[in-house]
Amino acid sequence: MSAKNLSPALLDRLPPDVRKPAYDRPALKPGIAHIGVGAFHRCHQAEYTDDLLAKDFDHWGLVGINIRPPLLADTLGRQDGLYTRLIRQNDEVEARVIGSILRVVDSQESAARALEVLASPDIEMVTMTVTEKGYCHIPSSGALDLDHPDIAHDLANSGAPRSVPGILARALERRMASHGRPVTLLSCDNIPTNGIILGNVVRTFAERRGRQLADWIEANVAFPSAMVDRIAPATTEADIDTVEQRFGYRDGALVVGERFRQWVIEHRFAGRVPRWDLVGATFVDDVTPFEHLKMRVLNGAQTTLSYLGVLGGFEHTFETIADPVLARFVRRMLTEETLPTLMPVPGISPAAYVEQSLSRLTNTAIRHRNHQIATDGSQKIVQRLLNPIRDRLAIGGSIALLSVPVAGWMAYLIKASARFGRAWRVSDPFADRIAAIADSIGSDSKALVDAILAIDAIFDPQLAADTTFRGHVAAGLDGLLSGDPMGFVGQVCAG
Ligand code: CS2
Repeated sequence: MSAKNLSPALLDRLPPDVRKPAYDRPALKPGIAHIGVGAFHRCHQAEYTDDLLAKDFDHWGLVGINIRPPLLADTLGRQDGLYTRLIRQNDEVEARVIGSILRVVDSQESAARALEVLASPDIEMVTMTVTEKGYCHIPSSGALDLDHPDIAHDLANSGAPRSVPGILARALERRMASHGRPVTLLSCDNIPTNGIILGNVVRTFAERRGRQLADWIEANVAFPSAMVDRIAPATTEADIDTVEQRFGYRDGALVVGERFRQWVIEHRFAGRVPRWDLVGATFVDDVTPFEHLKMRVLNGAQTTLSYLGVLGGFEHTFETIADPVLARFVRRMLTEETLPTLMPVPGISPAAYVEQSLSRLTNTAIRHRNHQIATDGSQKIVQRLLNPIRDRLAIGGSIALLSVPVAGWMAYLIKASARFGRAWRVSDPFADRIAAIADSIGSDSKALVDAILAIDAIFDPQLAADTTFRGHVAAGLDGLLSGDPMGFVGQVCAG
């Protein structure tokens, strides 16, 4: 007989080592909306909220909104919002059922359902993980991309928006026109100064709707920045089977993460706020040093390993970092080139953070695919690699190592082109553009780099014009497109 599915009725029958919601869940009322209920949200903000409900019960139930896949309303709905969060650390497995999500609304065909939730007076906090490209901003400048097709659509049809900025602006307009209650919009994506970028893209929309909305937002809406961290790759069938074998039930909404977690939030709110600081989050005046640390070190290492890993034939991060040459490369890059660009971070030693980050990436139970991390690199390399490179150049520091993963991102997209044999399928808003460049230029690395660095939505023109940078990236691309990319990395590392 197959195992039972997770449900409220099953909670009392779960094995004692599966932790359950420690609060009166039937009494829970909605107060937070979250846009983008993927694995990361279920492993991060929803868990912090579950902790908070157990410690200080209040109206902080979560309503999830998915405006892009995955569709979750049915899967989570069948389980009444309950799901399992598995912590996996090498051989250790720890299961916990999270109860903070009350329901998920799939709003992919039309924004109507999303707007209804976001405009509701019950909702006082809106968090979001919509991925880097969800903000529809230009990565190199942070401004709203007015040429983005969804933005052009939403500016012309503000009542039926598709984009995150368009949906939020419309929801705020409805709040203003109905109950007028203040709200905090909290970005939890890995983009630099995420609160400022979110504020920019929403205000740009609002200003086009009129002064009244723009003024109302100024007075009633806060856009704090935040740094979020926990490695939570896409769930696999094998993970679902592990829960069934070890704990005796099935869970279609399972998520898997590492033990480490961190959340640093800028202390700038509108209206009431969940006291996540009571359960491990940190409220600070300035998130910037934390955000640089995390995106340049942990995410920088992940991105580097993902491109070099795919080129070297490795599937997952933990296998890639087990390669001695790649491990040495990434440690040297972080220590010699990235670390000196960081600001002092209260309470954290950057050198120890580097070691801790590298050690997190060796966790063999976290099967984070290189291709998953490599996705949307054009939206990630600015904050993870190009900003530290810019800072290094400003002080005359070497960038020989940090330039290699930039070339790695290029090689990854170039090798996906027809002319290079479509080595793998890629997903990146700039994939077609780079494939077209590769198809027309062929294997002249210098010409390829010239053409790719001319994409000013990714590469700030001043950085793109820097001859040291151009030289290193061209040499890197030459080496990575050669028959022996790992030999090339070994040479750079030894140099
Ligand atoms: C990863 C992140 O896919 C990616 O871009 O680098 O999802 C990373 O695992 C998280 O930021 C960790 O907090």
